[in-house]
Amino acid sequence: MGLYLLDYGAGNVQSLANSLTKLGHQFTWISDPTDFAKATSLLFPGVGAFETAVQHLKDRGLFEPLREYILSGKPYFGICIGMQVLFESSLESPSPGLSIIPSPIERFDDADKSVPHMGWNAADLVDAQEDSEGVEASSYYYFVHSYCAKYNPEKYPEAMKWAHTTTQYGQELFVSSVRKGNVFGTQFHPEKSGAAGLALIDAWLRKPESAHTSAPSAPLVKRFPRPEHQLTKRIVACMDVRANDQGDLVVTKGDQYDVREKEVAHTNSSTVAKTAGAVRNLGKPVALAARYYEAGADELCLLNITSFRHSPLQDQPMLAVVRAAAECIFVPLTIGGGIKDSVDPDGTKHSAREVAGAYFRAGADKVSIGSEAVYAVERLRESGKADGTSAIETIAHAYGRQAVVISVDPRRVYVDHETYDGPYGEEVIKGKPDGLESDRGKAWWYQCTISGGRESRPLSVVQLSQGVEQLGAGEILINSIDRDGTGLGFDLDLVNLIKKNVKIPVVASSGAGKKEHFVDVFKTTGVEAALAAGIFHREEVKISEVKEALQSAGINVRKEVA
Ligand code: 1PR
Repeated sequence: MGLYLLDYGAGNVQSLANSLTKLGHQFTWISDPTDFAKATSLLFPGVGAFETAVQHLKDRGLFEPLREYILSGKPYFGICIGMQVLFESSLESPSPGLSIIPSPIERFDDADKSVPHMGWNAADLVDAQEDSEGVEASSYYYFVHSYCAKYNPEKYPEAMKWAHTTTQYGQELFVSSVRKGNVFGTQFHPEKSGAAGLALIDAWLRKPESAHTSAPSAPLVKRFPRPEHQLTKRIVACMDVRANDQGDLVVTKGDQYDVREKEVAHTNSSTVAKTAGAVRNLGKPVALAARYYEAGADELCLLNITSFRHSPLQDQPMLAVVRAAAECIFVPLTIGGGIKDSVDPDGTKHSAREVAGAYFRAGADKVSIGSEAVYAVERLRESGKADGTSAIETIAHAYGRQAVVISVDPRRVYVDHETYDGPYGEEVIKGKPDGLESDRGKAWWYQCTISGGRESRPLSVVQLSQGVEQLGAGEILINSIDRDGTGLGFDLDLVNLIKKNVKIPVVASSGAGKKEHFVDVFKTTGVEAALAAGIFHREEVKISEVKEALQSAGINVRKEVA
């Protein structure tokens, strides 16, 4: 008897388990169909793709028992796919849903915005007089999805009686939570929505059982989109992780990807001597991750920067770091480095999907793919078609495209623009008169590299970005070897070039040196998120200062801290 969690075997359900542990709630996993009868309340944290979720439920004989459980009137809380599966159907899948709510799940229109809808957005109560179920009008919640239930009381009057909150993305209004009778569901991820999300989960779990079975229907309210949606711009803190010369995993930070100390120096406290040639050590990954979560980072990123040398599944310390970090941070966590087909020293083979799966089970929400994405696009361009075998395709198919980030490591190739007649002519950028002095009079294109910049490949960033989008990536993280660690600001030409050539969300990275650089990148490029490492590690600029500067410049941000 008690609280049960349903895991259909795909995606990161560990985050919700970690939230419950943090909040002090005991739970049991549903392991076979007979467990539904033992549950007195059920949480279903669906992540990934609708089709995969329905198929997994069916394969494990859980689909019908889940429907029966919900219809029995016992408390149910579905998250993301756990909410979508209540609907009749999804355009994402030929399989029908549970058909408890009579309307379809449809795709966002990407004509005016990036899809997936990824980031922190508001949720407006349909009936402000009723119990809010813990949803706060002043809070932001973390969403990540390409499909949604569109809010349309005229077309779907019965279904819209379930709408508890609506959210606006671009000019589309969709149902961001549902509630009726014993059922509650959120399209957003409360387990990834910081303190606001934890409070919502706790409120649902602490409600007396009788209050769970009597939620009223929502009134059918006509709503119109506002001129602007409330999706916030995200600030991401990134930790490059590698083993130092003593074999400990440390957060390091390079200058143009060189992470070794250049000269003997002393830290601020003058207590620790730094040795020339040693791996720069800026702290322990889990402690830093916890610090950034508490300081209000909207997302965290851990990049295993030397993983190409090892088999990632043999890399237990990195998995342990992810597990420990996921236990104390409740915002999205991306893990990168070594996401590829690999072979252990004993000859055991692992597919990229298995490697990603190990990180998801450890608590990662997204994986980022670097080198392997370059190879995949090279193959795509050679053969002219996607064959479904690349790491991007196999992981996106199993876990949803929103779980696949591509980390791009470009380097400028300087050319003489008067005489250049190579294949990248349309992508050549000329240094602007009002740009950096060192760029004036120069022209360049951006070449892709692999293995952390150690090898350049015959591929431009535009070719890579368009290729990975075609293969099913959900987001692009743009690093810049030229700007990394320089503090000169984001490479706005590079960010603009990629942003205007893809529809998926883009994260700008490398070069942030002061808070104004974040204002510049959001104002001039329209990217969804900006990432920094060095200035946060060295505490030169606080995340709260960045957000204040953005807010003063009229850019919407989430100001809540943990
Ligand atoms: O190729 O799939 O195994 O992935 C390897 C990953 O490791 C890639 O994401 C690649 O970017 C990263 N990586 C490899 N070598 C390095 C290095 O620094 N020597 N780090 C490296 C990339 C760049 C950013 C950095 C920003 C912001 N680091 O992560 O955090 O540039 O820095 P700043 O704000 O201080 O300027 P695979």
